[in-house]
Amino acid sequence: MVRHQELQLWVEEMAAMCKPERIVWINGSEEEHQRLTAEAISSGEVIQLDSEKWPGCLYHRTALNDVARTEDLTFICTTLKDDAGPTNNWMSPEEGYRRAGEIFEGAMRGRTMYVIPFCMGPVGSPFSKIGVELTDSIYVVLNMRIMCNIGDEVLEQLGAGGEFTKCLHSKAELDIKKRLILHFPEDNAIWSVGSGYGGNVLLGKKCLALRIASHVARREGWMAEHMLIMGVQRPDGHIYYIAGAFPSACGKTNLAMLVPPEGYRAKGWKVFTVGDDIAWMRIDTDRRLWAVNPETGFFGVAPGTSKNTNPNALETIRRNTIFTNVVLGKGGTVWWEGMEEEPPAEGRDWQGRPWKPGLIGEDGKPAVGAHPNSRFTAPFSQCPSRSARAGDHHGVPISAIIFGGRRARLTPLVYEAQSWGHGVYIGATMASERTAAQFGKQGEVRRDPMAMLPFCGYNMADYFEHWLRMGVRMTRPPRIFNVNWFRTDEDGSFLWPGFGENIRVLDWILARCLNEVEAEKTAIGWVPRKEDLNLEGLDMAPGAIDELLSVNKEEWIAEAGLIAEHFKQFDDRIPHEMWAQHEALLRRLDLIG
Ligand code: OXD
Ligand code: MN
Repeated sequence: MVRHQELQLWVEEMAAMCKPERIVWINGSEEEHQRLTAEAISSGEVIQLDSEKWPGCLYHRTALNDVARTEDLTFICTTLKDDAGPTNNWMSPEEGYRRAGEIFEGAMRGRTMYVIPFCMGPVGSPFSKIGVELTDSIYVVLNMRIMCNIGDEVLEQLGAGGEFTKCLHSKAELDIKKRLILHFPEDNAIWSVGSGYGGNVLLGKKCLALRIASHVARREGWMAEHMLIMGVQRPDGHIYYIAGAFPSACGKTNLAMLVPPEGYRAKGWKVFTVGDDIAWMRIDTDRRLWAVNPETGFFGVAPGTSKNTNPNALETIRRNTIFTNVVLGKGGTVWWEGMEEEPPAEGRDWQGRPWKPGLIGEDGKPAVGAHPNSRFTAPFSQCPSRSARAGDHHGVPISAIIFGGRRARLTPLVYEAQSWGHGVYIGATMASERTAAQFGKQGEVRRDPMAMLPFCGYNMADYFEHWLRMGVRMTRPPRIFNVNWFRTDEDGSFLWPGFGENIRVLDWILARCLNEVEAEKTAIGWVPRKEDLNLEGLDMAPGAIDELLSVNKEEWIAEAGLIAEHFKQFDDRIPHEMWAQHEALLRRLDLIG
């Protein structure tokens, strides 16, 4: 019996519905980890990798129809539809509980129900949030152990009457027609059924730390954001912290773990990783914004991760990592496209089919071995660039916020907002081309405000209002910037080298924060003067930098029309300030007087 009566009763009630054969409370010990790993290996749920090449690593495949977050099956269940807003799928709480309840009914028959007490943020910190996830997936338990603090220490912290998010998950039949990811912010509850994919089932992450937390944060006056957090050390030894919002699979992990190029390193520049996906930010007693990463692991996209693109990630995932949907080499190795390491001579692809290098698929093209959204789950503690302050319960003070997306045209390499309100407008109108992290048509441009479109647990118009209010409460709000690493030339080749070279843009951003450089005033904000960007040692095509920094008026006029459409979906609920910022842009584009 646990001390917390409400928790005990809820577990009993959920068990009565799901009918598991047994209930196992997760204590978080190493002995338990070993036992569960052995069990998962013997049941075939995971495969143990070569213990010399990949010590402590496991391999897992999801069902074929279950490889990314399913946003069309993700709902915010609030009493009033308007509270979920036009960008979320909505269901009433009654309907949500009824429809999911029918799928949960008896779904755990013959299975174990694991009870995972978990804590997002350091255990014991008043800023952390506790959840309890009930799941019939041992894969979920093994992943949660990496992604957050779990077990007895969390139960201890919860005590006899502490508040917790009730998280219920069952794989059920892994049938897409019986899959629902439901959030009940009014009840502090999450029900996820019919999936085994990380983003849908590691309920502490997207579901709690973003959708539920964003709702709570608005009420409590803080922010839960889809942001990386990084520290950038300048040659004088000072470290400045930056938070960055980018849509899924746009390189947040790479930026958070950036390794500066040799020239920068020699001068003393260094990057420290605080987080790669989620930032919880609050105003501290100094009236500045401070950020915490509530996670203890990385759930990163594998394809494209290599010693050139992200050496720190490659180092992080060499041991104690769970790989999902990558290529499994014969003898227990892993590989993915863009790994830039010798592929296995033979193995199996993410679907379990025989695969070898050079294999040609039915479409006549090289057969892809790893799913484009295949993942690694790895402990934060193994990251060579981890910040020593990552576990501090107050977090780190944020000097700059960066928004960014994947835009082949339009958006310059970097520009700065004129004010906090203008920055909120830039975030609220962000757009990006769709990537493999979401189910749907790839490459299509979609508007993704603050990269929170799939993660904001309430009406986005209210979310913009909340951002504006936060700005007013700070004496020194972070400066806001927008970056675009993905601009291409006529032939579709990237104009900017990206990856480690992005430090050059961060260099300019910090120089702006410290009022060290002037900038060019344009219709969309402050753009760098060419001479203020350090391009030393870069081999760029002639004219590329001018193209990267150019603001094309015609294209922005077209964009302004699309922004107006985007805002109209929020009706009167959108803060007046957003329209005022829009009008100011139109004025600067000479569209109105
Ligand atoms: C993620 C995502 O997994 O955003 O971080 O999809
Ligand atoms: Mn993410």
